[in-house]
Amino acid sequence: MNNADRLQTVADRLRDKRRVTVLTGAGVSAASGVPTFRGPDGLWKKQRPETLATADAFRRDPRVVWEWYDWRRQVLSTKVPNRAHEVLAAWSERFPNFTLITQNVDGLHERAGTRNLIRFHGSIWEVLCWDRCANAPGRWWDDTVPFPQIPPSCPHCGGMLRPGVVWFGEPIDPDVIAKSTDALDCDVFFTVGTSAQVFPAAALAHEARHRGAFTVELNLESTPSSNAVDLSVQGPATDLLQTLEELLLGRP
Ligand code: BV8
Repeated sequence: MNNADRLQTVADRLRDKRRVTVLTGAGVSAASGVPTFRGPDGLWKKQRPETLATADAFRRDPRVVWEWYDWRRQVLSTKVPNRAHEVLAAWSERFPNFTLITQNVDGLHERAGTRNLIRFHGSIWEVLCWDRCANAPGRWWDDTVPFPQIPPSCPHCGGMLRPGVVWFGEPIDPDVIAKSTDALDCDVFFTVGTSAQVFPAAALAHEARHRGAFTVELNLESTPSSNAVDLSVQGPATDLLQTLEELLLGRP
């Protein structure tokens, strides 16, 4: 089956459905110029995850970790949502029961106006007090770019702030897990632009299929999920989602 037939099959499955859930990864933001993690020019090619994206790394050297996040925030502040974000935002308005679970921390789904978004790994635009001081809220939005001081200080206690993301070895927020699990009871589940290597996010497609969803992977290359979903379509997320949107809207 070629891509055109595969996408026609997906569109036929999607049409008139009510419950649609989408999991996204860094590949959805690639067309916006946001570096992915494991691609040829990926972020993890230059650094090792355990040296930057763990609480131990932060404990050891908060300055190095914050320099990486402050640099990523500066890069992201110049990027805008792409057509993949826009189509998914349109679907979030159109399908009666739509959930978008994103592993991305870049804030681009939010800026595209996506409804019912679940941030599985938190947000690079949120911060929290490293000491969880009593006067500070759990977490809050801070889009200062660049931070005048690295590491940035907690305005409530003068201690250090940490990025509002989930690091390796840290648990996913239980409320996020609960909402994401509920969303797996759906008619169609998409996994888009993710290498399906980070857990527990990578297990969501398998669980959705187990619960009876028609599962679809849209990705530039095959992944460990490719043989576990009902239909895998390879190509750029912007092109595949644009074609699906045209098929759904009945445009030639
Ligand atoms: C936890 C921080 C437990 C934020 C990130 C089994 C079960 C549970 C845990 C584990 C397990 N096995 C191993 C673990 C541990 C670990 C893990 O999964 N390790 C992996 C590496 C094996 N998981 C954890 O530690 C998680 N925590 O389980 O805690 C626990 C329980 C109780 C108490 C204590 C602990 C936490 C995981 C979160 C880690 N944080 N980042 C940040 O700085 O960004 S992960 C990081 O990878 C990013 O957040 C990103 O979201 C995530 C996934 O990457 P992708 O989005 O998939 O990006 P990638 O570059 O890999 O792939 C891009 C894809 O797009 C490619 O396939 C490419 O082909 C494609 N593409 C490129 N361009 C395009 C495209 N596709 C379409 N169009 C294009 N144009």
